[in-house]
Amino acid sequence: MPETSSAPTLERVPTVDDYKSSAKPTWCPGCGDFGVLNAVYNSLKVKGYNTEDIVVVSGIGCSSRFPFFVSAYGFHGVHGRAIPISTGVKLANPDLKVLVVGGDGDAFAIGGGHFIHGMRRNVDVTYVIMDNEIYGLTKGQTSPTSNVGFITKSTPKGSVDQPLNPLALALISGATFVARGYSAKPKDLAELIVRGIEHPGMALIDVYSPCPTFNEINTFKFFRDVIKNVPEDHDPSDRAAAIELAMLDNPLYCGLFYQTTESESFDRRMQRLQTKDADPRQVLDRLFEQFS
Ligand SMILES: Cc1ncc(C[n+]2csc(CCOP(=O)(O)OP(=O)(O)O)c2C)c(N)n1
Ligand code: SF4
Ligand SMILES: [Mg+2]
Repeated sequence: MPETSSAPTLERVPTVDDYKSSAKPTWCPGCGDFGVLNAVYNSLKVKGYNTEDIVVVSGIGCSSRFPFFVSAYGFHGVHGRAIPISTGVKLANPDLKVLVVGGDGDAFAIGGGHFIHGMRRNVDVTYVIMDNEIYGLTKGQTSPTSNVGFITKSTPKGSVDQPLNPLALALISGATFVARGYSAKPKDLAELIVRGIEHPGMALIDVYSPCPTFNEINTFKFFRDVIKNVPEDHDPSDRAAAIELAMLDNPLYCGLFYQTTESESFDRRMQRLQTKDADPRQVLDRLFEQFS
């Protein structure tokens, strides 16, 4: 799979420690986000990028503290704005490897509009969502992925809203790489993240990452019984089949649902257009054509 930029790699064999910062994660013991962090360290080790060529962008939430724990450039942004910030970073320097991280509230509530347009715009960044189906940082409110009947401080009689389906939403919005991971399977997740990084466009990986402190329903025990790998005969170029798999509640499939390399990434397109505009002869020719 061609990569859209060729960031130089470390000159020696990389280790996971190369990508760990000196800040220790402040998450609660047992938080699913630890598994996601490990998977990210391992995926960066596989790619072997120099830490100064990586940027980790997040919004606000427990999961959005992520940039502090990675030895790379980081941007802990504004709630729901990780996609626009990462778009700016990638357009400013397309050679950077940009990882976007955050929670389900950040991605689908306040950031819901950006999510849809991010998917169809297809900027070459990798978006890892730690989906715990709750707002963790603000101490446990219902999120857009919480199920009907979910009782929290914000819905004491149970949520009355249908949950949003992140993968199906991404697929109908024009996403070019759609996958689901599980934080208790960090090896599989690391492989998915590597594939996402190598995808020449926006790669969405929605990860079930339980919050044992505030979500007593979607626990590791709950997922153990329903998580399965995407069927081996699933064709990831078949978008309709991917939507069908994404809509299932049981099993909850993990793995690559959909990938296409047919649409050019936004940053590539912009680079191509800018190069064209930057040629003064062509600009002049076009002006003369306009006035002749
Ligand atoms: C503009 C704005 N609105 C609301 C908040 C309060 N707030 C902070 S984090 C958060 C939700 C976090 O949930 P999620 O994104 O799922 O992350 P998690 O903590 O679960 O990892 C909210 C509502 C805020 N910081 N900024
Ligand atoms: S509140 Fe939940 S999501 Fe936040 S750190 Fe604790 S376990 Fe993780
Ligand atoms: Mg959350």
